[in-house]
Amino acid sequence: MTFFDFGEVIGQETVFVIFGIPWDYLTSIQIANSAIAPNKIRDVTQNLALTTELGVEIPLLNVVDLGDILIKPKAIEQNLKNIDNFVKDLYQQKSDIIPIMIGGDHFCTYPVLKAISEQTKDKEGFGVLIFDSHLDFYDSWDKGVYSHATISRRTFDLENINNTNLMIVGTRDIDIPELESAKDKNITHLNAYLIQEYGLEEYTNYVINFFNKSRIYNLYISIDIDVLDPSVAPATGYAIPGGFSYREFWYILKKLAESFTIKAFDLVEVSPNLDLPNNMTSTLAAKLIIELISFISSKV
Ligand SMILES: [Mn+2]
Repeated sequence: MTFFDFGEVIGQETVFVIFGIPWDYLTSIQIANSAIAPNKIRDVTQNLALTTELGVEIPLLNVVDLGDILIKPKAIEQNLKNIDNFVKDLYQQKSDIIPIMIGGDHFCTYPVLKAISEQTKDKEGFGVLIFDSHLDFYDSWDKGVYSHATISRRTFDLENINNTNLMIVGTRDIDIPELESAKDKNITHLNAYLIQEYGLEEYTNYVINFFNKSRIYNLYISIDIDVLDPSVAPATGYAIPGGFSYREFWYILKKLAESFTIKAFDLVEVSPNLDLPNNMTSTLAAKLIIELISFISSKV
């Protein structure tokens, strides 16, 4: 079973390469089982129709799904190495592919983003946009420096990432120590409630302008599903009220794809065991992935 029955081998025409990281050992909430999300999200695509909202025929998109990376939950260093090798091998196979990772908890973003930022030739023009209800800016949490609650901080610590090319959007559940630390580092984060004050278009432009000001045109986008409101995405470990609607988020992604070259993206923190019997969160995740692919695809 693959995502929308796409093929499993990178070919001449391939643009988008989906893979799963079935790893949730570094979450700090035990009821969440995001490790099974990659397969669940593939599974629900079997029940979805084959056009996007804008009428693009999904089977015509140049996507492959390589399945999941082999993960041993507690073998952290080994997993990081395997993920790094996996991502770098993708570029060996075809240098202009757009990797798409399905997690897993949010820490899965780290090794993928690190590998991609190292592969990026134009380091000056590269930025990272994290959608999350949380800041995830703890230096250390739970099992240590590697945690789903430290992902923004570990991202900031990457060689080519700084406060001019990293932005966190949709925040609304921030703890005092991480807020102080983010302020100290001058990290830009855009709280979720401002979407009502600014309006959707101005809110979206705020994000676009942040990267434009820094002359960033290549983006890595990380989507923690908890950036959406729990009323539309209930199946996640920390369900925080006040998030984006599906339509708002769809619009934001559409505008971003129009404004930037999206080099890669990920979607993490879906916990299928916390979903409704109709799998609404996994379905929303699948929709977001295919819609964003089609937005990017209309440019490449
Ligand atoms: Mn997160």
